[in-house]
Amino acid sequence: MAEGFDVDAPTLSRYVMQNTKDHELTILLNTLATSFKLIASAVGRAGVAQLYGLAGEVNSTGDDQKKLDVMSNDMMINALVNSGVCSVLVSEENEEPIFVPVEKSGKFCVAFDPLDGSSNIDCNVSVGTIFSVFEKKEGTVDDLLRSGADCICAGYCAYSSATELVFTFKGGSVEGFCLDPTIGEFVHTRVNMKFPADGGKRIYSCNEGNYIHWDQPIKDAVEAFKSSEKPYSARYVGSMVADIHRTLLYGGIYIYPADKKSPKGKLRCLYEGIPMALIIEQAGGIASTGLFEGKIGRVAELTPDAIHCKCPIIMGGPRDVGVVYDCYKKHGVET
Ligand code: P6P
Repeated sequence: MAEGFDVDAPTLSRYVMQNTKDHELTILLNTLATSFKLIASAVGRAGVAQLYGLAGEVNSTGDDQKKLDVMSNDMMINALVNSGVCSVLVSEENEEPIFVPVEKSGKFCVAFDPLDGSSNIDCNVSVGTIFSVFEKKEGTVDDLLRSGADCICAGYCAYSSATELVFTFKGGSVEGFCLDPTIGEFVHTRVNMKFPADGGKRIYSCNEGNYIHWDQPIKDAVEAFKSSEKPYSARYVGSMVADIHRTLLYGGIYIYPADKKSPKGKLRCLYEGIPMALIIEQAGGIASTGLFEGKIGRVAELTPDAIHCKCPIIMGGPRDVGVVYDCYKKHGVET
């Protein structure tokens, strides 16, 4: 390392080329990285370029679309459609799937939330992009209605004090890359990320505004964290990428359960639940649905029945997820 300069920068492109012989997958990751650079630039200049505020439309979730939602979505779609390696795209911002023209299509299907947490953008809170990648089968939307078992790559990009990409290949390690703005490249900064083996910091992360809607075991579990002899801190950003990134790095538990208000949970299965579940599990954590459709299962095993379907999520390590499971057991639920 020359003074402040790395003459052998471990870039994302180098990592991908060293870890896959699939050149189309390399093209896809570079395309995604370019999208994230564009989004990071727009998010970083939002205040100066008057990009705050509403775009005047509503998205598939029924959320008011922010100007940056529309821009980020356009950036992702244009880059992926023109990459030559995608066939079907699903975006949180689009009610219907996007089918790539046959002359530009390739073997991947990508689901993404281009700017997750964007309701926070106007007050400068961290936001992010979340994505999951599947191999094309028929070139129809069914190619994306598959469980995490068929997901070949998943990850997120956090736009915050740093722009940080965290992703994993199917069955692989979880790796982190920070954008170095001086060279415009994502550089490998976190190798083989692991969820803290002892559970990490005692942090519980949930929207307690939903407390009255929760089922009793979830209420009991959050009360257990509050009254623990070893005190827990409450941390909730309300931007999934920020909350999950902190949970992955520091430990603790993130809970967005199915409840009376959201019987299937609130978060989207295909481009929030499944990708985050693969990241957490492949880093050694647990990604549970909690009690959902009569049983307690893994988020990664859920098969979406529609591109915008929802799922509950309880993510953490054995120490804290075990507290939730003990509460379910006390209410006669098999865990
Ligand atoms: P609530 C943002 O809208 C989002 O999809 C996630 O980024 C975030 O974790 C969650 O919803 C916040 O939901 O109900 O707590 O506002």
